[in-house]
Amino acid sequence: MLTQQEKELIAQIWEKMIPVAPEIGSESLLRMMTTFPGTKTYFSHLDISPGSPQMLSHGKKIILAIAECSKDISSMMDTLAPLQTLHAYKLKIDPCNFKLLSHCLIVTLAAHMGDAFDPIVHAAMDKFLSAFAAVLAEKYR
Ligand code: ZNH
Repeated sequence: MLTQQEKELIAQIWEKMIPVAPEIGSESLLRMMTTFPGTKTYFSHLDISPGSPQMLSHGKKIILAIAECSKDISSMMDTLAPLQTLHAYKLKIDPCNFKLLSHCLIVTLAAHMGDAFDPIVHAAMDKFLSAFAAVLAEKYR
């Protein structure tokens, strides 16, 4: 699991992403849908053209949910309970997709953070997003 230091680092980074949540979120979604086209099937009811209002607003929701969770990583199981249920039972998202989006979030963060996205940050973010994706996938078992 993440060390106390890593938890603080992760919380700081996501707090900085809140003001740019629509941009970061929509870029991550666009990367996911472009690189893994199968993921587009879940969004057939939305306008998924790059920079569309729906991409920006959905991207923002995702980033805000992650930022909220990053404030208290130890309580992730509780914070994410409503999203677990939504994704498993209502949206019926194949859980393998969480890893794909996590990967695209990492690439997007790296592109935006430049040198600040050093190996320490990379490793901590990978641990955090892997844990996050595992919790979201929990309800499927
Ligand atoms: Zn998801 C929705 C988050 C992943 C698909 N999402 C959603 C929301 C949120 C989220 C917050 C909103 C809710 C409400 O509104 O209430 N997600 C999230 C996160 C993640 C995710 C955080 C990770 C990281 N998802 C995902 C994936 C997919 C999805 C991977 C696929 C592929 N989601 C989805 C959908 C929806 C959602 C489809 C719905 C949309 C609309 O609008 O309709």
